[in-house]
Amino acid sequence: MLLSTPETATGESFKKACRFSPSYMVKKIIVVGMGYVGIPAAALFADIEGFNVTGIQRRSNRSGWKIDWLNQGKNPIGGDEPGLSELIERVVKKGTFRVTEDFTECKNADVILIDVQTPTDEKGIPHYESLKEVSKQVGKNMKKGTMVILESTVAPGTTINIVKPILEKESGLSAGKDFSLAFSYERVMVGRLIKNIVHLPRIVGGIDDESSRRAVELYKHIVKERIYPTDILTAEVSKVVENTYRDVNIAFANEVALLCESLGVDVFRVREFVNTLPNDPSNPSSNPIRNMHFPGAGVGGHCLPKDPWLLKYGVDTYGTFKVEPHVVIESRKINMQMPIHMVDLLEEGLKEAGGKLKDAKVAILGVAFLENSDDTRNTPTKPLYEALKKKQAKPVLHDPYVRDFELPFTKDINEAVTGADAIILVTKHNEYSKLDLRLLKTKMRKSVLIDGRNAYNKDECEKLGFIYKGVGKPR
Ligand code: SAJ
Repeated sequence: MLLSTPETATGESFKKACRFSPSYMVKKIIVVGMGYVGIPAAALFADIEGFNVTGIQRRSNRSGWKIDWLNQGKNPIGGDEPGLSELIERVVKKGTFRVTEDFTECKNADVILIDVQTPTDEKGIPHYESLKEVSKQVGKNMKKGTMVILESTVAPGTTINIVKPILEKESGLSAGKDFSLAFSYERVMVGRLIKNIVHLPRIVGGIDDESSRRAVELYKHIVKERIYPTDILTAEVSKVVENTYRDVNIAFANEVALLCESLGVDVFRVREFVNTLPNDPSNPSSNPIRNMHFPGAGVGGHCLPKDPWLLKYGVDTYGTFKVEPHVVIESRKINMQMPIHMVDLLEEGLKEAGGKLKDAKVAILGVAFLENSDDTRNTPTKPLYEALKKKQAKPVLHDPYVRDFELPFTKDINEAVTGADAIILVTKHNEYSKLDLRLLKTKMRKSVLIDGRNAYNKDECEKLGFIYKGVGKPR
């Protein structure tokens, strides 16, 4: 009998069913993977009285520096991240949080959270190299009675078919009997990492009641919203469906944007009107019926471009019969096409300005995939840059937040726009909305402005003499 409602987690029958230590016995927590998910989770648990947290991070060329940075109480995550820097400084000073690359730290851990990256390749196939390696190291070192929780997003079926067998083989223990195992997904977003962990409901899927109970008890310490226990597979499916739902909604908005461009109306006005539809007339304040998303220059991040493929992979690999997720896959294709649509808008704008793409200097504003963040994972800026290069244009990338990126970029806006034939806005960083367009125009060679995020007012730009093209704007 699996838990259905959170309340039962403290019921008498439950206490009797407890084979392992109740949560208040938890002392030592390990968090594997010091990234956008692992760091805020580790710091929040380290701030709980009596908890001691050790982060484990590979000393890789790309991320190894985070170990020393964090142990100095410094926040390695750039961009605007409310509350995170203070929290990290406090728990490191308190001595309840430190980071190492040594997996033997798992030997006396009560709880181990796994927060490693689970990327997919260009065919949508997941690559679990680091997940498998970490499961091996955790299995090798964990003790009987440990609670292992996978927080990384995976294809449905992965926890039971990949992680569990590795943990059991390496530890000689069996899940549910000698150790607890659960999958509980994160809902973090850059710019509100702490807020989304603390103030969003949490779904916890246990391999058995005991595992769900222990995981619910644990998260209660940092999650201030309802915690829903369920089984592992249902939780895995919920995560990828949750993000796929958003991706499909964005694809709908992007398709409507193209329709509006052709019809000559402003999609953002249409969106506003559509979203005014009152919810359920008898109770207008209840859950909204219409929430048309924002069309734009593309969909980036570690989640939305990947999770639909994880969903498909899970069904293709562990499903009992074949199902072709047409809506899901077509939506992915529409969203992946938006950076190319930006090139079409640019080509049209340059033609109107008496220019052409070949040898045109194009200032691309925004490398991060999300506004006011430094996160460049799967950013739509990359396919846009490559498409422009292919057409022999001269794109110059600019971003105020990003630290490092696989393509050359500048933090100097003048370097990017001086002598440019066109500006393309991809990421709606606040500083771009505050730009003095009149001044900017004086530095450019031609005055073409392509707006991928409805950041500027078409009429005002045209009054300033720009040739303005925007996603979802009349052409
Ligand atoms: N985007 C649009 N139109 C929109 C919303 C977003 O084009 O209306 C674009 C953004 O510009 C960005 C991409 O989509 O390029 C992703 O944006 P996001 O706001 O979804 O940000 P993520 O990917 O960091 O966060 C998502 C969230 N998932 C959902 O809201 C269902 C977050 O809750 C998850 O925790 C996160 O994925 C994750 O880690 O899975």
